[in-house]
Amino acid sequence: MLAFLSSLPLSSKLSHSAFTPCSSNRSMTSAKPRSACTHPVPAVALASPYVPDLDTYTTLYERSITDPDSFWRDIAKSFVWKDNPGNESNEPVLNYSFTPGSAPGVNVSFLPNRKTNICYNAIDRWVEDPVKADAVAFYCEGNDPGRTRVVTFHELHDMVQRFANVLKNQLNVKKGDVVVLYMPMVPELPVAMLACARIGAIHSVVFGGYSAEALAGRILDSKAAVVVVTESVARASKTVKLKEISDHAIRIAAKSGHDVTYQIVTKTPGKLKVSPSAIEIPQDIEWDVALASADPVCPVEWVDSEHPLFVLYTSGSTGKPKGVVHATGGYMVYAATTFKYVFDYHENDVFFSTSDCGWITGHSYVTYGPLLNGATQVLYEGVPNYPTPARLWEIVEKYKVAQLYTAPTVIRALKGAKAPPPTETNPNPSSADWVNKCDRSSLRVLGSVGEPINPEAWLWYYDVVGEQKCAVVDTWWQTETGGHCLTPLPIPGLPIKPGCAMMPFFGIEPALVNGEGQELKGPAEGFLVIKNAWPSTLRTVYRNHKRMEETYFERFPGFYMTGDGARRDADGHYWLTGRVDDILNVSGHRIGTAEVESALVLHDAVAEAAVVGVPHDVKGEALYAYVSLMSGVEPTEELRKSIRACVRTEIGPFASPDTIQWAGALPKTRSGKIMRRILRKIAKNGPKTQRDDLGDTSTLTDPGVIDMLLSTYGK
Ligand code: 6R9
Repeated sequence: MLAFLSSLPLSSKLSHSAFTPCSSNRSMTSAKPRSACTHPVPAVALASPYVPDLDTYTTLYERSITDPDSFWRDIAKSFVWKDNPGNESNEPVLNYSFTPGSAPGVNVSFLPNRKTNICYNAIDRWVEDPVKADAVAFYCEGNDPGRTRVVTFHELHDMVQRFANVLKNQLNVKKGDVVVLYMPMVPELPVAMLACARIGAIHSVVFGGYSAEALAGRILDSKAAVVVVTESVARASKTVKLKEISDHAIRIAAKSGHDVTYQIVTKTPGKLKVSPSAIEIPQDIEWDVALASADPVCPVEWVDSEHPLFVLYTSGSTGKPKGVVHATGGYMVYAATTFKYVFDYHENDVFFSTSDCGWITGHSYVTYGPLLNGATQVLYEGVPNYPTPARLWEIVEKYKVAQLYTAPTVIRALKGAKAPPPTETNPNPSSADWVNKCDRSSLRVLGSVGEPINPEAWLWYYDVVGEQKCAVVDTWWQTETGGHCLTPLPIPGLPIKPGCAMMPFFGIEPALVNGEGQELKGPAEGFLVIKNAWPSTLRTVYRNHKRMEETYFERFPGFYMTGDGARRDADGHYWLTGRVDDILNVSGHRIGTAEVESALVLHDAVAEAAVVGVPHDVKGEALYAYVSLMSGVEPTEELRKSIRACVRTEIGPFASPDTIQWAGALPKTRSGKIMRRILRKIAKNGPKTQRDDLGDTSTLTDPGVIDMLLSTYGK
């Protein structure tokens, strides 16, 4: 097989080396991957890829940059627009300005004169074909193996229309209203998202791991009158009572003067109760009954291409999480196009993303991208290692998954899983045996997202999971970008460098700039920016357009600032080097240090706190908090627990720091800025920290702080 694969022709346009040495600093988990990086990466065989060779990619890419309007107008033809205006060549397509203040209200628009409906494009146009109507949209796989359900496009259409009518007629939701969804990965979640889109309401999905306080903050920011929640969810062997958390959040919102009018509860699985009051729940109505009593036909609301589709809150480097807003038409075209090309999705393939719809990956590559391509996918409610570390591979075998999309933290955890017990035939098992016992011959593309993937994990994904037969696509993108921006495409003959996001997707013009905003040419390392808009560029920060301009366009006017650093190698390929701001990436979850610090100081005993990230074998980064206590307060283990509990309450369990170090004081400059550089080094190296490694410490108000932090390390 290998000989066949490596005999595939390589395109001559770019000088790809199949033995590329790795000089990136992406290896977070061990010192070994450098040698692993010289591993040869054979070409991948795909039956009929959309991009058969590098020349095709280059031609398409160049056109997308030199003539974006005609490029995207052509792609837009495969979607349904109301009263399709045809192909008027003077129709505005992609308009933008990346300079603050230059555009009143919006910086980007896409086909602004058109109307469409994304729900129509994701469902209705498929059910018009009776054969396609009976095709499977979701294979739902419950937390416990054996609890399964199948939803066809026809059934999805029915549920979405009925739920859209429940929202519109029973709950009085109007076009432009925000509906908050606090649900796990059950089909009711994409149904609720699509039902909102159908009637022009804006959905705001809140990840089911957020706490009541965090949920309340999002309800308040968007003034949502309706919350949809699932009673409870099973995650591995635990049950999380989402409804109780939501009730609590609604009470918090009420205390701040905002009443949620309706809370809709889907039971686990599949029951609905509607209550006219947010706080008291007088009556349960079965999901089936509520939907059955709703009119089964709900015509779509044709909205302007620029009509907001959803708001999704994400951590920023300062202040509260930002409500990133995406607009209907551009998001639709970009999510669908990236899904098709990056995963090389073909009819009858089964796609499987492990991402939760509470994050952008679940929006773009569970709900929208796949359905807009009429794709069949697995919707998995549980966690990747329950009941055993073989679960994902069992799902791959069961549904004959062709494309798997997951996060490096999952790959690292499964790679490092405890081996299965020895048997007579296999007396020395390894963690790879969990994988090997399942048939993975259906797999063609393996995707990674959310954080840098270290080459060791990449090679395990490629060698063990994909048996060197699959393309690994390391997709770099953000909540703000709506879809993939830098990623290899599964092009036959393209050797993909382990841990490298490689090249831009169509329509994306990446660049590196230095601290002064000057563009760097050739091989270089700097701030990653994007020079032009693409259809799904974020449109605004909800009710705070100023914050959008400050965050993305102020530091480097004329560019979209990503907040990430990157290196471009001699082949022109991009290697992500991590965030350049105060955002941490814990198990692929984006967390602002400021957010965690604000939660810590809410504790009565805490005077001040600073949070940094430390490298972690599985999570990528772990949270390390330095806490100064109020004078007279004794540091105890009990206190540590109660401080952690405070973060769980404010944000959610995933943001609770792994380590809390008592710090009599924090290292500050004379202007009062915390020197996080020092805190990061001490958190990582402890007493082994070399003074020289700390850089210039002359601006510290009290240099003695360093000794104090070194002496309290680990205590
Ligand atoms: C899609 C998503 C965005 C931040 C982003 C970057 C990091 C995502 C990555 C990656 C290296 C990749 N990130 N994918 N870093 N390689 N393939 O995760 O969105 O939650 O908004 O996070 O995640 O730092 O800026 P979001």
